Amino acid sequence: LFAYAPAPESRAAAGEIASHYGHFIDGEFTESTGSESLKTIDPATEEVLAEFAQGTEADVDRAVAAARAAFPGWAGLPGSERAKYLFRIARIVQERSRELAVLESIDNGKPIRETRDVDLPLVAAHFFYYAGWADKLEFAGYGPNPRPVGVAAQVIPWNFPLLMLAWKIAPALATGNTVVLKPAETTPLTALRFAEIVRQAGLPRGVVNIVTGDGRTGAALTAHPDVDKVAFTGSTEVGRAIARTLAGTRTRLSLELGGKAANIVFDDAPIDQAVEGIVDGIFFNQGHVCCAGSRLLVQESIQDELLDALKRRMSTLRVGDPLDKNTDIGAINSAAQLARITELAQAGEAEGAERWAPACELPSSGFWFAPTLFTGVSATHRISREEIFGPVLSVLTFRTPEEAVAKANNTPYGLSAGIWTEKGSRILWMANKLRAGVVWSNTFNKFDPTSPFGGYKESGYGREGGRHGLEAYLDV
Ligand code: TXE
Repeated sequence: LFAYAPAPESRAAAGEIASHYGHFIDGEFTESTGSESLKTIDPATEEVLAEFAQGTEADVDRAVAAARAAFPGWAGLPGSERAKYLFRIARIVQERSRELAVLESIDNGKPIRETRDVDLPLVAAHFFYYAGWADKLEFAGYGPNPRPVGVAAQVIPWNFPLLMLAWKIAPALATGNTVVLKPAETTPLTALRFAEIVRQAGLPRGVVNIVTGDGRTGAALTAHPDVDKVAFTGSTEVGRAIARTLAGTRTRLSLELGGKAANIVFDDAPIDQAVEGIVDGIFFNQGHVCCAGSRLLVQESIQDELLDALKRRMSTLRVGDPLDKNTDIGAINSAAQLARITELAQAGEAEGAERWAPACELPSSGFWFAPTLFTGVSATHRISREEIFGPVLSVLTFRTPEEAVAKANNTPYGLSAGIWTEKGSRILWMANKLRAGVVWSNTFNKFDPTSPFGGYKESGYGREGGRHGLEAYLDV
């Protein structure tokens, strides 16, 4: 009745978007040695935002050489000096956060409320947190004088473009490594804008290099013989390919891959709070979240009550313009991702699960998918086994805690899980039994730079965040 309708965020706040971008190598924006360009589009309108370079092997060579040349100087700085640069980056990110949030929403499709209130604050927090470690590495628990590994090649996905960049770059720089980072081909713009921040912060040349391009550039970078460490976040399939390539080389690898998290609700959980957590768990960021709570495991006795409340809540979700401050669910990041989600949802129906979505009008151009619920899902259905990476929730039921654990662990993945119960002893018992790198209780999708994040099984290995996140970039 009293709908609060703030003005939409202005596109102009994103600052100037160039029509064409090259790479950022050795402190300079530079053209590619090749002639191929890719386009990045606004997934909410399908409008072309910019062209950018498809990085060649020669571009990757130049970037790795720049990082190699910068390494001794950067590694040789006292930690307190490296910390100053990281603090400076963190503060500039804060100062430019509106610009970066709008740019991210336009390039990725995610709602401005999320980029403004989640992504950007976490990006700054990550740089602040690792700045604090730079001069205290002897207390990190990896021996008295841990050393940087060298040149890090970092390949990131499109779901949290700037935040994944921060997760990769901040710990690498704090520990004295130099980096070559490749953003995803559908979301290169905030990484290229970050290159400006690197210059603004006065980082020595070559410490951070950004090379754009698709999987071919990623493959050239991760297989480069002068790279000491590869950090990859993306699909399990590509993670496996990189691991195969690096087997038998000296290059170290950490992988953060897919997930199929269970959000487990017991009959004593406060229903309204659990419904908020379920909605946040699967519809946050259009479900493009590796730790998304994509399987709801609900105790049989409260199934009807919980699903009624969940459907009522889903009916209030607003899907649409990412720059509208009221939007809950923005655009799907790409046509390819929309096709993947659509195919899996169709498979859900074909295998006999019951599909439900609230009535909601989707914009006529752009890539959209309504928040969707599947009931009557069995453990053998594809929608309960495969990562959908979209706003699609599969509901399964259980009777006992033991059954909940068995069903939650019945997945090749092991990234995260959620437990909703008032019973503390049950939380601890469950958390120990769940094969998941992150377990939330009575909340979901909460992130903090002080806390390690990473998976078991096909969700990858290595941890990012916290003190444990330093290990990937240190030689003990
Ligand atoms: O991932 P890719 P895509 C999952 C999710 C999604 C599916 C496919 O289920 O539906 O993967 O997404 C680079 N060597 N996740 O195709 O291809 C690529 O350029 C080196 C979960 O977008 O893995 C991009 O920068 N790099 C995930 C990055 O890898 C290569 C996030 C991710 O792209 C490469 C993203 C190669 N051979 C997708 N091929 C998560 N864990 O959050 C591609 N790339």
